[in-house]
Amino acid sequence: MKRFVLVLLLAGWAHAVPASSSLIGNVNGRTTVSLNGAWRTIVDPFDNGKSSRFFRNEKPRNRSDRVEYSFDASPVLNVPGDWNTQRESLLFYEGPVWYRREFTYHNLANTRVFVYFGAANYQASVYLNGEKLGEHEGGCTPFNLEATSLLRDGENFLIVEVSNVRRADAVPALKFDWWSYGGITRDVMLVEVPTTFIQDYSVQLERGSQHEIAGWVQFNGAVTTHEVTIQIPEAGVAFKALTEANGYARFRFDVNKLACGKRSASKCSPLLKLWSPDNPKLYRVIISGEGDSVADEIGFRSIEVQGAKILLNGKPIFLRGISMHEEAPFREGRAFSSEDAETLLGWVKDLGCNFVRFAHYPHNENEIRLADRMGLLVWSEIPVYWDIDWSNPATLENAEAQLRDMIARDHNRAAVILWSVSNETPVKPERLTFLTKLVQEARELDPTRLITSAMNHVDETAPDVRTLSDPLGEVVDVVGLNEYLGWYWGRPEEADKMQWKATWNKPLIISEFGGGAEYGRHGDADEIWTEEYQQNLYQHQLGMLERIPNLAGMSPWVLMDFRSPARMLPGVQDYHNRKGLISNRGQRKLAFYTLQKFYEKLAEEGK
Ligand code: GCB
Repeated sequence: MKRFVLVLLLAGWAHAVPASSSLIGNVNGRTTVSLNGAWRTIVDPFDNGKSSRFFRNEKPRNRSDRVEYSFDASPVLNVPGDWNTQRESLLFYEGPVWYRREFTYHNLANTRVFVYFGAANYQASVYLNGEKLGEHEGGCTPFNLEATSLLRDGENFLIVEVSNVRRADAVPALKFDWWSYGGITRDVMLVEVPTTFIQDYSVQLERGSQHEIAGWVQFNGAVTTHEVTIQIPEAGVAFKALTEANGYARFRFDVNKLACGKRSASKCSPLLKLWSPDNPKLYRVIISGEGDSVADEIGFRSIEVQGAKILLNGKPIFLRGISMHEEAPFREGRAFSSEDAETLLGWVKDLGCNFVRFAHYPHNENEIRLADRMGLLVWSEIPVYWDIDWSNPATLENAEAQLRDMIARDHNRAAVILWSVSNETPVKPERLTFLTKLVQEARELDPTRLITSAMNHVDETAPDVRTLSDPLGEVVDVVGLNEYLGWYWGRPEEADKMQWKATWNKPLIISEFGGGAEYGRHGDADEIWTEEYQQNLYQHQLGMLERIPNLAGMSPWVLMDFRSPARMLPGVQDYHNRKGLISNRGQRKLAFYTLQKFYEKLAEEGK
C-alpha cells in the first residue's frame, strides 16, 4: 500500500539557479484563450508601419480623413504559420509584416493575463489596443508579455510587427542553410493566472541520483503563506517547501525515503519507475501554493557521462539518432502542429531511432512533448550557427536569452538530454570565449543535463587519420562532430580506411554526415544526386563509424529534405537541401532502409 508522506522542509539546499527567463513555465497547464486563426496582415517592405503608426489600427473618421493603411481591407494569414508558404508573393520575402487580431475579452477578478507567443520569426514588436506591450528577438523561442492593465472588458485588438530581416549581429546571422520562414509561426494565446502565480518550476532527479528529486519553484507576485507543495500522487509523495521572500523555493527529497518512512531505504523496492526509451513513464506532478496550482507530466531519468560513455539511468546507452529540421511534412513550410510532430517523429521511430537531434534552433513544444511520450531522447540547440558577430556584447546577450528561453520552456522534459550551444562555428579566440560563456550559463541554469556542440574542425594528423582538434571540445560534456566524408570531401570508399581520433576521453556523437539525393533519381553508386550514391555513402560511413572507439551516438543529416535558399541547382535542388532520407513529399529513399537496417542490428546487439 502506498504511503502518503508530508515533510516540511526547514533548510534550503543549494541546487539549480532558477532560469531567469520571464517565461511562464508550462502554459498548456494553464487556462488559456487561443488567438490562433486568421489575422489581417499588411506587408510593409519599406518599413513605413512604425512612422505611420499601424499599431493604432486607425480608420478614417470622415470622408476627407487620410489614413493610408487599412487592416480591415487587408488580406489574412493564418496563425500559426509562416507567411512564405501561405502567399506565393511572399516565398522569398524578407522584411516586416504587420499582423492584427481583434478579440472579445471579459475581464476576470484577481486574474493577471499574459499574451504568449510560441514563436515569431525573427523579431516581434507587440501592441495591445494601440499601446506597446514589448518586443522580442529570436525566431524560435517563446515569450510572454503581461497584458493585464491594457486589456479592455469587451473589444480588443492586438497588433504585432514581425520581421524576418537577417542581420550581421543577429543569431543566426546572415547565412544559414535553411529557410528563414517569417511570421507568427507558433500558437498565440492569452494565459490567465492568479495575482500571485507559479511562474516556473524545476522538478527533476538530482544529477547522478535515481531517487532524489531536487528543484525549485519561482512565484511571481507577493508571497504570503510562504509554502509550496510538490505532489506526485502516483508515487504517494507530497512534499512541502518554504518560499523565500523573493518568491523562490528550493527543495530536495528522496522518493524512496519518503515512501519507506523510517525503514532503511535498502529494504524498500525503488519507487520511481524511471523514464527511458523502452518505458517512457510520465508522472503527474502537481505544484501548488499561494492559491495557485499547476499540473504537469514529468518523467524521471538520470543522464550522465562516464569516460567516453553516456549513461541513461546508470547504464550505457548508444544514441541511434537522426537530425531533423522543423520542416512540415508533405506541405513544406514551418512545422507547428501536433499532427506534424506525429508524422515526423513517427518516421524517426520507423527508422529505429531512440534519439533525435532537433537542428538548429529550439523546435516547437509539440515535438518535445511528443518525444517525451514516445521515449525519444532529444538534442536541443540554439541557432548559434556558422559565423556570427562573436565580439559584439549584444549578440552574446541575444544568444544567452535564446539559451535561457530554450531551457526555461523544456527543463522539465525527460526527453531532452543534451543542450547544444552551437553548430559548425569557426575556431577563433573570440568565438571560444563566447561559447564558453554559453556552456557555463547552460550548466548553471540546468545542472541535470549534458552540454554539447556540433563541431567540424579536424586536423589530418596522419594519412587516413583525422583528429578533432577544436578547443571547444575541452569545454563541453559531449563532443559533437559533423563530418562529410564522401560528400564535401573524399569518396565514400575512403571511409573504409579512415580513422577518427578525439583528443578527449569524452563521448563522441557524429552529429552529421550525409549526402544529397533526389528521390526517384537512379543510377550508379558513383553518380551524384542519385539514391544509389547516397545509399553507398551511408554504407561506407556506417562501417567507419563502427570502428570509432568512443562513439556514443550518431544523428546523420537529415530526416527529410528541407527548403534552403542556399541550394539552387535547378532540376535537382530547386531551393531544397536534398540530404533527406525522406523526400519533402514523404517518399523514403534507399538510404533510409540502409540506416534502418543498421539501427535494427544495433538494437539487436543491445545498443
Ligand atoms: C552542415 C550544417 C547543416 C547543413 C549541412 C549540409 O554541416 O550543419 O546545417 O544543412 O551541413 O547539408 O551541408
